[in-house]
Amino acid sequence: MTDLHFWRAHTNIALIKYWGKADEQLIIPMNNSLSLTLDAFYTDTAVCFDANQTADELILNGQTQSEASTKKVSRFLDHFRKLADTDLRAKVISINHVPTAAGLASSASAFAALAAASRDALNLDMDERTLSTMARLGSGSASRSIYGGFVEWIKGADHQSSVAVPFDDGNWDIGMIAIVNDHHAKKISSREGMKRTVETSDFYAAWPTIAQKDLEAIKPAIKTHDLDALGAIAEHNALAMHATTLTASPSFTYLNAETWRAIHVVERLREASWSVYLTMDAGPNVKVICRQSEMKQIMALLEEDFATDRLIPSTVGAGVQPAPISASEGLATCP
Ligand code: 2P0
Repeated sequence: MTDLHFWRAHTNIALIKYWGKADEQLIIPMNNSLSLTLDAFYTDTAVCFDANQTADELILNGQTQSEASTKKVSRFLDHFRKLADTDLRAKVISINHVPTAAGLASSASAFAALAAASRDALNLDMDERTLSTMARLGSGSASRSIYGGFVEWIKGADHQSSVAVPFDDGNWDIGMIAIVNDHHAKKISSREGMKRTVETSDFYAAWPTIAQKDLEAIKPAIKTHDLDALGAIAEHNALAMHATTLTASPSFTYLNAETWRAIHVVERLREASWSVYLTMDAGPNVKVICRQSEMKQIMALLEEDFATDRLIPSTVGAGVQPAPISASEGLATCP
C-alpha cells in the first residue's frame, strides 16, 4: 500500500465571465476572464496510477461513480498519461466541499485538484503555468483555480498560450457571501449553455467586446482596492452574460424567482449604503461581493431574508497545494 497524497484546489468566482469557446476540443475561450479564488469551497483529490487497476475508477465523497461520470475524468487523465508515457489506469479519490453543480463551479476546483494530484502521482516536472493549461483541458474555469487571489485567464490562441496567470494576491478588504438557493444539479450545464448561446443568441456578438471593456475597467479597480468600482463592473458583467442566454434559441435562463429575490435584497442593502454587489454563474445562486471587514454585519442583514444555512461566507483562497488530510480521511487507500 502506498501513501496517498491529496491535493487541494479552491473554486473561483469569475468577476469577468468566461462565456463561449473558440475551440471546444482544446477549451480555448472567446474572451479573457478574471476571477477571485475562494477559501470556503474546495476539492481534495488523490490519484494513484497502478498496474492492478484494470480501468480508471472515480470515488467521489466515498461513492464509486458511474462509468459515464468516470469517462470525463478518464479522458482528462489520458493527457497526463501521454506526457508520462504510460498507460497505467488510475484510482481517483476525491472529496468535494462544494455543492455540486449548483453554479458554484465545482468543476473548477475538481479539475485543478485532479491536475495537481496527477502531476504528483506521475512525478512530472511541470510548472504552475503548464499545470494551468492542463487543468483547462478538464474544464475552462479550472485553469484559474491553480492560483490564489485574483487570476486572469488569457484566452490565447493554442494549447500553450491559453493559460491563467495571477493578477493580484487579493490580500485586501474583500470577501464574498454565497446565497445558495438551489442544491439541485442544473438542467443545462454551463458547457451546453455556452455552446447554445454562441451558436444561436442574437446578443452573443456583443459579448466579447463587453467582456474586454469590463476587463480593462476592473483591473485598475482591483489594483487600487476600489471595491465599489470592482463590484459595479462585476455586476454589469454578470448581467450581460445572463442576457445572452435569454436571446438564445431556444431561450433559457439560469436565474429563478429566488435569484431575483436575492437581487432585490442586495439592491436594498446598497440603497442603505452598504458596499454590496452581486454576480451569478451558470446557476441560480447569487454571490454577494462585499468588504471582508463588513461581512459579519452583512450576514446579519441577509439573515433577515434568508435562512442562515443558505448563506456561506468566504474570504480569498489560495492556489493548489498539498491538502492537510490523511489517507484514512480520504476513505480509501491505494492498492
Ligand atoms: C466562469 N462559468 O467564468 C463562467 C461563468 C460559468 C459562468 O466557467 O465547458 O465548467 O468545462 O470549460 O469551466 C463554468 O464553465 O465550462 C464557467 P467548461 P466550465 O466561471
